[in-house]
Amino acid sequence: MTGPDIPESHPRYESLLTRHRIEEGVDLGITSRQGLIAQGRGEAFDYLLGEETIPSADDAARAAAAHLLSADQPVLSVNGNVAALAPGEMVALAAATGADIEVNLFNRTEARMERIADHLREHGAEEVKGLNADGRIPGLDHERATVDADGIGSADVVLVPLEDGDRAAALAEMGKTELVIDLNPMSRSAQSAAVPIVDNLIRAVPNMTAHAEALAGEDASTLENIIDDFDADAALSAAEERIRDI
Ligand code: PTJ
Repeated sequence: MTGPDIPESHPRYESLLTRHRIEEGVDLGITSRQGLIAQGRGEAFDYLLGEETIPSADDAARAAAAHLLSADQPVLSVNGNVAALAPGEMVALAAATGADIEVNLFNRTEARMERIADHLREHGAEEVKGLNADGRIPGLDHERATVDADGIGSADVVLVPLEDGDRAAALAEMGKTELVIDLNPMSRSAQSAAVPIVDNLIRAVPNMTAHAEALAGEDASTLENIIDDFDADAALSAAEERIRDI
């Protein structure tokens, strides 16, 4: 997808392109209207972070890649915003890490589930989970709790980009290692993550893929060291400091 009338020389090219993708996602029935509001919140934080991947977010992306490569059953969760913003990039990350892709929606409707699964297949996904709906996340009300038993239900490591705080906390409660991409370092999702990646999804996902490709040949102990060396609280503090200093 490209922005039709946005010249690349425009100083806010990336930001406008991202808006266009979200708008198009709503038009295609992929993204919820609430997704527009979520995008606006994200943009505000991205502006305060300087619209770039800060060093602590790059470290987090590397640690997250190490987690995915070390996992027994890694799953990448995709919602309506993620599907609109980075469908091909999520497929590439899944391929680089051996992870499954599962559609998991806050505002779940069967029509949107199907459209997102189709959209991901159009971008190269071979298998898309989430449609079986035979598992549940304990402690959440009906629709948001629905997952596939052989997907997020039994995963050991889950990437949850742009997640709502309740569900992020509930997944962490289930003992899963949670990797979160969220531009707001103060959100409950970022705060409850084993690895909070405080960066824009459109930069963070390709960055994780590049790290995964670079780490692919490493042995288990090297990956373990990268995971152990990562400090989630320090990463959140670094992002908050950047926001205050800008
Ligand atoms: O498609 P659904 O039904 O699953 O709904 C998805 C949304 C995103 C609408 C739902 O999960 C939601 O309401 O999320 P929240 O509670 O608004 O949280 C979204 C978080 O993602 C906020 O903290 C935003 O700052 C952050 N965010 C928004 N856009 C981006 C982002 N983080 C990274 N990259 C972005 N592009």
